[in-house]
Amino acid sequence: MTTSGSGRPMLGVACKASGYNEEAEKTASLADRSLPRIGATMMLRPAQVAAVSFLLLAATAHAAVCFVDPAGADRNPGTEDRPWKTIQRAADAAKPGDRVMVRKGTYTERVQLNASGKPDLPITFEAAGEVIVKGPASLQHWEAIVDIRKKTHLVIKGFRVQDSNWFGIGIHNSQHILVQNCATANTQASGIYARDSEQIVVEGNDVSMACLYEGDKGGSQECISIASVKGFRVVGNKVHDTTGKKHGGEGIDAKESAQDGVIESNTVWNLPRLGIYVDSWNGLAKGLVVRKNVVHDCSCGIAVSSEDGGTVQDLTIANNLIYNNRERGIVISAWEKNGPKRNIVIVNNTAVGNGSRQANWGSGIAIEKTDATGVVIRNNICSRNVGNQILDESGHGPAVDHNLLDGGRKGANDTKGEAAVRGDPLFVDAAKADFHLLSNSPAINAGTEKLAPTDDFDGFPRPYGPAFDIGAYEAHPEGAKPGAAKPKVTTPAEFR
Ligand SMILES: [Ca+2]
Repeated sequence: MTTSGSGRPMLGVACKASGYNEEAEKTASLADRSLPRIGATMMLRPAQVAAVSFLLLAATAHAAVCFVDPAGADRNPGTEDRPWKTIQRAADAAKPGDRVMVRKGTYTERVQLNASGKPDLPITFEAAGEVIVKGPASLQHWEAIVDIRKKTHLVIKGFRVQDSNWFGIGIHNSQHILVQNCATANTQASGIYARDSEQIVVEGNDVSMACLYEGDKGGSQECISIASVKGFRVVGNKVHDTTGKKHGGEGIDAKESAQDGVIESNTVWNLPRLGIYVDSWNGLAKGLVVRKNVVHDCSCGIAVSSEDGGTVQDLTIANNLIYNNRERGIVISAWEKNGPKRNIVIVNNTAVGNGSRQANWGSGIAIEKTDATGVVIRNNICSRNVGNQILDESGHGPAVDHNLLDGGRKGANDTKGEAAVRGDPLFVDAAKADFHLLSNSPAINAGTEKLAPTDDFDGFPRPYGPAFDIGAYEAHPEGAKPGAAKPKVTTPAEFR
């Protein structure tokens, strides 16, 4: 044991404290440019962001950069020239503010992150090149290959995590964790799983072949599971191609007492079960937003439930593209114990071709026989869904207005509501899933501003022209389109 200049004990020689300030400056300027959006409660005022930037710059002076390489040795000091061999070795040594660079290669190990960062000093584990982390055969159910328990302020970036006996990346009882640009595959349960935690960001990951477990006990969860997490963003992930179906296999699930969270700009496809699922189970799921997602070729696109008698409250489903799912596009369900649903706003979505032609059953948007009050179905395009375009079986009189209804075999039974538009919405190219509106679409300027989102699927500001359009896109001439929206990237400073 030696002691570094800063007085903290080190195992062996301290790994190199260099190359971090430049990165910190980039991070700081990013934080200056873009306000954080970790749910409404996480918005920082500009003054706070400036403070974060200053602290990042000031605090990184002592941060170390450590290296892991398959050709290294764990008796090494973890420097660039003498790297460690296992990621676990780095996880055991890491201190707040450290950056662990894991070099290209395949690592077979369970990594338990045993240290926390601090508000201005997250610990970052980053893949430098293609890094595959495989689960050891000894991994048990409910364990994860990358396992985070009772920790704070960690960043996991760029790893491919695969072949797990249970979870890929698991987060329990933790706060301020960012999982970014990772991939998971071949996991018996969730690819990414977070439970009983706060301020969790899951961003830009690719999750496939999850929930493969078909045993009789435990269930296999969902591709991305957010369970009783307060304050979360699940953004820009690709979730797809999973075969599990016996106990789970949904795409993205905000469940139990999931609160104050956003599920945004994800693409979910080719799943045996639901694409995006909000299920309060026996808890209180509230303050949730599901927007700008694409869901296709799942069972239902977006579903809302209280399967064990809990309550779903204050949920907005806006600007989503939902097509070619086998049952319903969007459903407020009566499943299992069928608990109450309160204040659910379904606005400016485009639902096309959902339902089973074989079974002659399905719908664009449906409310089943459930205690759902304060429901709004507005400004949605429901086109060519098998069965109904919009169906209300609740008997609680939802506000249904300004929707476009097109076709369907049970059109006479549709819940039409007020100010409905009938007819072909005239998409640019529905066969290629381009649901932008042609300039002569009857959806243009036929919507209402009440509870409508302030921009569209593309981020184009609403309204354009005299009124809001119906559906996920606001039509506008080519020249009116602003520059391509910059992808939102979460910086460590945003979840401090
Ligand atoms: Ca318009």
